[in-house]
Amino acid sequence: MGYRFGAPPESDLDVHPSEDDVAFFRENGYLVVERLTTDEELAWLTKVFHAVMDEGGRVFEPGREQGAAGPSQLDQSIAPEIEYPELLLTTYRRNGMRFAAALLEVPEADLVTWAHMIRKPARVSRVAPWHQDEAYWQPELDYHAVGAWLPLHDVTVERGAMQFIPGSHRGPLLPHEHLGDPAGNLLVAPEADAAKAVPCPLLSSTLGS
Ligand SMILES: O=C(O)CCC(=O)C(=O)O
Repeated sequence: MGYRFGAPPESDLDVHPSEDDVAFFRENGYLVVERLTTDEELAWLTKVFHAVMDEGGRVFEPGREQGAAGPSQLDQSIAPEIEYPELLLTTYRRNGMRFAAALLEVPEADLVTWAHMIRKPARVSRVAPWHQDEAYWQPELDYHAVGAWLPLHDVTVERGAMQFIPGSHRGPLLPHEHLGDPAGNLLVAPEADAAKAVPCPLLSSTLGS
């Protein structure tokens, strides 16, 4: 199979979760992992990301009102690996799968994955509202899932770092409602207690290399 971007840069970076990582995840429902891939692969991923966002036909903007004018504010692509299967060969995915298997306590061979890219423009734009991913899931399926969120540049809180409410994964699924046009399928949980949120900025100056 021909890959438009070729294979990702080779790397033998192998990252393993510690017992403390697994215990922290079980307690809190999230985990900050300092490094799952190399700087070279981040640069490669950035090129693929721009191709997906700028040229791809598989990009949508959740929550957008029908007929709304102006530039898109929260572009997303689900499963860009359909168009760019080289994304399945990354060090990020290899290490992410190892973490996911350990955190979910399932054999790695049992995991299925899909990618999800999000572009948050560098201007005042829509933030992803408070939600539980379970609200998006199909109720007839029994999910056991974890997401691995990888920024392509340093993220401060202002630049869209992820924030989590520790322990909320052990509570119930909160009521969710649509934000904007229901056809846009953007959900918000008004009862989420954002005062308890822990922001997780990721800055290369403080990360292991
Ligand atoms: O990147 C974000 O702001 C939100 C990501 C997210 O919540 C998700 O993918 O479920």
